[in-house]
Amino acid sequence: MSQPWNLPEREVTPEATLRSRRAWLKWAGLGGAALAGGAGWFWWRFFGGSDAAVLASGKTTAPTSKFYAAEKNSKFQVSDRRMTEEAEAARYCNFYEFSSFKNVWRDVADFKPLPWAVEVTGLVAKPRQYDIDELVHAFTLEERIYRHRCVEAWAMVVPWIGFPLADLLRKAEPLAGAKFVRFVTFDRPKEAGHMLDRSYPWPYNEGLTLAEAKNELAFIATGMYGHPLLKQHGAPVRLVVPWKYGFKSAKSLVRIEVTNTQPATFWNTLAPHEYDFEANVNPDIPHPRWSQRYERMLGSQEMRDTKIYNGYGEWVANLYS
Ligand SMILES: Nc1nc2c(c(=O)[nH]1)N[C@H]1C(S)=C(S)[C@@H](COP(=O)(O)O)O[C@H]1N2
Ligand SMILES: [Mo]
Repeated sequence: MSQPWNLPEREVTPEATLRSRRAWLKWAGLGGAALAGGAGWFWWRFFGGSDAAVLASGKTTAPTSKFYAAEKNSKFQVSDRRMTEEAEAARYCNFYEFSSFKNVWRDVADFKPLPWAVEVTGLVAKPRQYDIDELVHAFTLEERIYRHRCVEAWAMVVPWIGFPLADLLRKAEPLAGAKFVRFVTFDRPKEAGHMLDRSYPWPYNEGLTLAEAKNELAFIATGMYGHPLLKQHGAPVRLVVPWKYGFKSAKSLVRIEVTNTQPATFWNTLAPHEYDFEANVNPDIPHPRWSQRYERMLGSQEMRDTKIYNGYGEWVANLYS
């Protein structure tokens, strides 16, 4: 793709030769000031924002907030690294519907995650549509602390609140022949401006095998850090698959569909040689653009070794033997 900064040589005017030395110095001074101003603006736009502003931007007024003192499931803790600070997680997100930059929190003002419904459909005996309030009433919410590893080599440790995807599938009763689960997210370009770029295969969608979806670790999150999900983290309901690269954990779900064929997925459709369907965290298989050996912790910027299955081999290694 031709980039604006790749100017052909013939279009670059030799500015200095057009001006006297004195005029050149004056312009250079102004240019320097403009550059410094521009750099300041750039820093503010992409890295600025107080913690309070970052956390306030994505807040929703879920009527179910009272549920979010959910009980901790002590089975799912992380002892080898510190929990990521909430504001550090909330200021550095991937959510392409809103932005291709990390400061998604600046672009979520128009997003309306309430009211919201999630449809459970496809090869199931009991298809059902859940209003988000019904959803949090229908399942027992719990808190789980999970590692998260993005394919871009950044990582975090966060306390999710939600329930096992297996519980939802059990209620839906997958039929004989069911092999995969497809996750589809919302399609509202008026609320999520980056969706106006129709060169992406919207809506964002992902998939798991049915066996993966039934694994105890696969989680449907409706909250994080003791309250409903912030918009930038996928309010009001998202998937969390901690042994796979982050792109599998689709945000702001509207449909969960049981299928008999492997569903197409968003990133795999865009760049199949970079993002495969399975996408298990594996330090031995480098991505074409990122070594997967190490990961950078959000906030502290500490570098850590990446672990096979993101450290969850005990739960999932048997799925792949
Ligand atoms: N709908 C949707 N879900 C998505 C994405 C996205 O762009 N859109 N990005 C994914 C990627 S690449 C990652 S790493 C995680 C990031 O989750 P977080 O921003 O809440 O930390 O969300 C995933 N889920
Ligand atoms: Mo990611």
